[in-house]
Amino acid sequence: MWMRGGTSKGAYFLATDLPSERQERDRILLEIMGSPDPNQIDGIGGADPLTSKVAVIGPSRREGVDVDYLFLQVFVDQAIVTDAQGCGNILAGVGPFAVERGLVKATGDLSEVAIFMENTGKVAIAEIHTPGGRVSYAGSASIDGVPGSHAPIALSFNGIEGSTCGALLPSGHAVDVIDGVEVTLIDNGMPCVVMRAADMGITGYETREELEANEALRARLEAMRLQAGPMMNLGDVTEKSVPKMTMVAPPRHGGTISTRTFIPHRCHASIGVFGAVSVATACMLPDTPAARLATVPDGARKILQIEHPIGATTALLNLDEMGAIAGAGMLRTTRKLFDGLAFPRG
Ligand code: NQM
Repeated sequence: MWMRGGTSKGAYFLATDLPSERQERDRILLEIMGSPDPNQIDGIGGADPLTSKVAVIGPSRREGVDVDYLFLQVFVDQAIVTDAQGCGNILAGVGPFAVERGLVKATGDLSEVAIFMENTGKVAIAEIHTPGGRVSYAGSASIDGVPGSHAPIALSFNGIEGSTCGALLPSGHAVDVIDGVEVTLIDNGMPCVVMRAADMGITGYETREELEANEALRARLEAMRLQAGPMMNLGDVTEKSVPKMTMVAPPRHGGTISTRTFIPHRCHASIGVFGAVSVATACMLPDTPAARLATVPDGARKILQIEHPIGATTALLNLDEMGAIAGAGMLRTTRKLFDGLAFPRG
């Protein structure tokens, strides 16, 4: 099934429809997407990392969990399929897909689907609209980056800190210095390197196109990313899509912070779901580059507007009595685009 999940698009497969052998599976996925080729002309991928994504879904044997979800990023211009990151946007389509394929039964007008995210070993709860026992994609929720309005998908997460790097702050510090630039190396669901845009010689309000045309900036970001990888327990990240590189600036539209994120070689059109949660979390850590620029609302239930090139993404953070982050949430929408057979070259 080809679905839009949040601000991404991808191919959703039943795990049983793909080979269990990894090399064979990856070969088929590269062929279906049309990679490696900057245009993905011989495949169904959208020639952008945000539209070259795969979800592999099956029933779960885990206690209290409905389905297992493996996310795979299919590189556009390299023959790489990686499970080194999860994707919270593609996650938005997993619950509806599970109901559509009969893996999960709708329980009323609203159904909760517990999803084990294989990439990080964490569980997400998705609340989806299922009037009359069928998924409804129509509704009045809208998210920046997607025209029109759709049924809301509420996603909530607990204990996602350090899900890829082993700790919220894998280097043990809230601030490190790489190539003379202060950075926060953080993982609250997505490994991210957060730094001030001004320290990188940009305002932080440029368009995606302007930033992608800035060869010097891209080279500098990549050199920093390769150093950040081992510091974040990710090892050699040359062929990995993490960590993400987020440059922050003061908010300009009444939000919490303004962001521009490389994921890692293209600039994100907006920002990822777990990327937004991780950057929001960095804004809460005193004296970090992000916190010094952020406007954080009061209260134990924080609604943080993470501004990005085409609007803002709202991350919810719940704090416990000690001020530590106890849970996170996000509102997304999804839509079924088509359902059928995809053909590898064979
Ligand atoms: O951070 C892009 C996206 C993502 C990932 C990326 C995502 C997340 O926007 O959870 O959603 O950062 O590669 O789909």
